[in-house]
Amino acid sequence: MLRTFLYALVLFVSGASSARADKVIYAADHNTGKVVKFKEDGTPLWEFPNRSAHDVQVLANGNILINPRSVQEVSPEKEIVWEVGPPLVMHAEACQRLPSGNTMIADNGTHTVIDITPDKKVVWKYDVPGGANMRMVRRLANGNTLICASSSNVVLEVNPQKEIVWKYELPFPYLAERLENGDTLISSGDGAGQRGYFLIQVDKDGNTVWKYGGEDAPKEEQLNWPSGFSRQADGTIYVSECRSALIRVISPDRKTFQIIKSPVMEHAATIVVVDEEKDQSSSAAPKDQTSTVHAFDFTAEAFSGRPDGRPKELWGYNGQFPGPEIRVREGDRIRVNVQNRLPVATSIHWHGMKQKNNWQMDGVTSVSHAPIEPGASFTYEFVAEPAGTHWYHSHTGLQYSEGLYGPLIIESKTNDYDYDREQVLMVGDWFVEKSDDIFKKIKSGAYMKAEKPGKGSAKPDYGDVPFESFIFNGKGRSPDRSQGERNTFMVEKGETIRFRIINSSSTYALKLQIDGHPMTVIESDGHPVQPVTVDGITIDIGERFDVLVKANGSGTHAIRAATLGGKTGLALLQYKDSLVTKPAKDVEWGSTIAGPSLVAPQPVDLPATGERSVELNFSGSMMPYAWRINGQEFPDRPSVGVQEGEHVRFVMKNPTMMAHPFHLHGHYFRVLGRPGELNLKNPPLKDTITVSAKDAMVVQFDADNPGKWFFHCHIEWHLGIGMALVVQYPDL
Ligand SMILES: [Cu+2]
Repeated sequence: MLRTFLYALVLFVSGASSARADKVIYAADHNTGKVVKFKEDGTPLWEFPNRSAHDVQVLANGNILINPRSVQEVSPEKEIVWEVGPPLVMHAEACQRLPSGNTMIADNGTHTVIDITPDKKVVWKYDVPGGANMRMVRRLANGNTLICASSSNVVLEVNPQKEIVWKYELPFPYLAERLENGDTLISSGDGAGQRGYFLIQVDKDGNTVWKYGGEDAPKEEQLNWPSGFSRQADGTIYVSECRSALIRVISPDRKTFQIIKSPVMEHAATIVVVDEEKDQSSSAAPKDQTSTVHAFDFTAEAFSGRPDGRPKELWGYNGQFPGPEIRVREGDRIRVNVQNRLPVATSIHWHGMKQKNNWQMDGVTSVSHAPIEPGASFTYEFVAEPAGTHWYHSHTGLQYSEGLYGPLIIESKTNDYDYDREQVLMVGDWFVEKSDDIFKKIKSGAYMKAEKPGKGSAKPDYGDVPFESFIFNGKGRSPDRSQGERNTFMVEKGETIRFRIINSSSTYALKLQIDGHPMTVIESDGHPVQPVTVDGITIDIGERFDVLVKANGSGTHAIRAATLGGKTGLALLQYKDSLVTKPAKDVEWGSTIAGPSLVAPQPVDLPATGERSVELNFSGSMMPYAWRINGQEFPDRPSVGVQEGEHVRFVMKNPTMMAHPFHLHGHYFRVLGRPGELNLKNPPLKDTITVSAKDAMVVQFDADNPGKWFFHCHIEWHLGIGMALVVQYPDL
């Protein structure tokens, strides 16, 4: 053992510091109160003075997040670009910026852990049991929160419902990290005497997998107060021994170690170790050329809920409905590990993602990949593009309307619009019965008269299932209004809000308006449109509209959703200082705009020749229940073959009495409009468009993404019966 020690030391001293990439180290120093940055050989690179730096995180944008009692985001130029302190945060001891842009803070002044938005709204708050002081908080990929309740000598894992789902007791845990295999690595920062400090890896059941230091360890492996550590992808662990003012580098096989010292490090608490070439704050490369991987753990499972007040067994992700918001920057990579704990096979489609050369990650069961069987897992990985408002949902059977969906927000690299804050609004219909039971009823003819004006009427049919309720971000009132509550969105007078609106229905297109608040439509399906100010929008299933709303009123207003047949559901827009909690009644519906009427912001250069035209004729019947394209139903139908480089036109003719929202995977199409009245000048770019009853619609797309891609009606029941086809490139 002694020989190993000497060898390692020699290795380091001779400068041949192994085959690892060159690293830079950020350390929060308790003695000097500075955050310092230095090379592995100890050369100082950068420092930021403050009173009592304790935690440090290097952000994807190159800034540094630290907490000298308040929490500060500091640029490499040492500007404080964001800060939160008293009265919200009294004594921050640890902090973490999440991929969503929110920040987790462990506040030892109030003994709470909070999750706050960039505009400092607390979205989650946890009172630490016993008022324990903390040294660390980390939100895990599974949505739970890992907390070192240090003065209580315990590490806690707490779920979003604030239940403790895992704990491990040891003397004064300083830092804890959840490893990929589910184990937890913890530093014990207050051992009983000099031979008591240790670093330990424990499994889910609390069994010791590995231990370094502590009473039983040989002399050269004694740790002198291991406060922070930084684990590298190859398994190397950097441990800061704050009382020795050194960093110990433990090899991936954990058999040898090296020692790093720097003249600027006196008492390193938390450290971060990053590859030198990836250290953006010292790199000359433009910051937007680096892409970050954001990893998420999703568990698809059953749990109970009452979205519109009525109890129902939901199927959803991580016990949340709607599912967790995924919010990352354009060009970053998204990695989602899906564990299937449902009784049936599942999959997730990332609605709106281009999935360039990545069709196997598109999530349509048996088209993109094999179903994820019960008990199995699958990892999706894809580039977050294009920017905009998107969503994810199960694409297996009739599952998404059980609750298997959530928002997928890709933030633009360029700040394109002027607004103060954002609000995602997932609005959709809700039914209390299981989808499979609804589907059986539809097929049996039980809903022949559902939302249908009747034979001979000139009006279209609005839905195959009798309307029950609308839910806004998973919340609404029951059909008889006796249960559930309206979702209330608070606003401040003077602010401009970007609403990211997603229709997550199974059955109904809807009109949406915020009474007394005109909205300016700026994007649809992740692409800019020529801004248009209207009273409301008509949004079909799967479509997204981004609108800007100026809060320049007072009181409380209805956010009103209605089927095109006039059945309504409300949420509320309430001004912060308002004492009125009820909206005005009987407000008139104003002007609305729908997808086919949007136009692109600039003239479009459409290829005039070379397009392949494919005629798609819809038909349907209620008894037997059938919805068809060219008389055929998926999967018993041929694919539509396309060649890379072609400009493909789909001419959809819909003589039926229902509108059908059609969604194309892997491509965006130009919405040209009715045959004979084509808009070839400035057609908008979208991925979902409604084809109205007794109407027709032409779309055109560039065949630029080889793969097998679904094209289908997004009404759950129409898709379920086979109103779908596969767009297929050769040799796949
Ligand atoms: Cu349809």
